Amino acid sequence: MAVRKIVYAPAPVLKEVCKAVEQVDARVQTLMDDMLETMYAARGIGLAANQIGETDRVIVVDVADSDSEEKPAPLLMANPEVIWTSEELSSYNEGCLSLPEQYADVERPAAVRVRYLDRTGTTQELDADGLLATCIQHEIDHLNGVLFVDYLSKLKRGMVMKRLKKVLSQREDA
Ligand code: GNR
Ligand code: NI
Repeated sequence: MAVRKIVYAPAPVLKEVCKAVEQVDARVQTLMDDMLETMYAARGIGLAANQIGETDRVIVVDVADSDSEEKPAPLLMANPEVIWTSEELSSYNEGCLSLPEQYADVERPAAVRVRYLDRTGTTQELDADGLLATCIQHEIDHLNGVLFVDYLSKLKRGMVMKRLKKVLSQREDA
């Protein structure tokens, strides 16, 4: 496994619509493993393939609290699709590894059912609520070229992107 470099906004790859995985083969499994290692190294709770520059419809998620006794609970998903959403909405203060140090409240369905292929290529369905539901929707948005700031007004988005530019210019690795 390998920790890969995370791509920061406004990189064009973050606006791309990623391509469906045809088969969960060794290449896709390695991509999933690298994404999980990259996500843990960056202390994130989710990661989409285009955040490391790959355009396959693959996401990884783990919302278990690594600072407590909680055991890791990684989810590796190819071709994730939301097949049901609750009418109830919930708001979270979202962040994104591709927009470091930037946060904004985003309203989304409070619960979702998602269908996906797991690491063995088997179709799975999962019911999610709370932070897991938010995170899965945030990751699927990435695969469609959508960032959480796209839900903000043009004015607010402009302010976030300006602050981000400053943060990245002050980083060694940017
Ligand atoms: O680490 C992350 N935290 C987070 C917090 C609230 C809502 C969504 C997220 S996902 C984010 C990691 C990331 O950028 N995934 O694409
Ligand atoms: Ni993100």
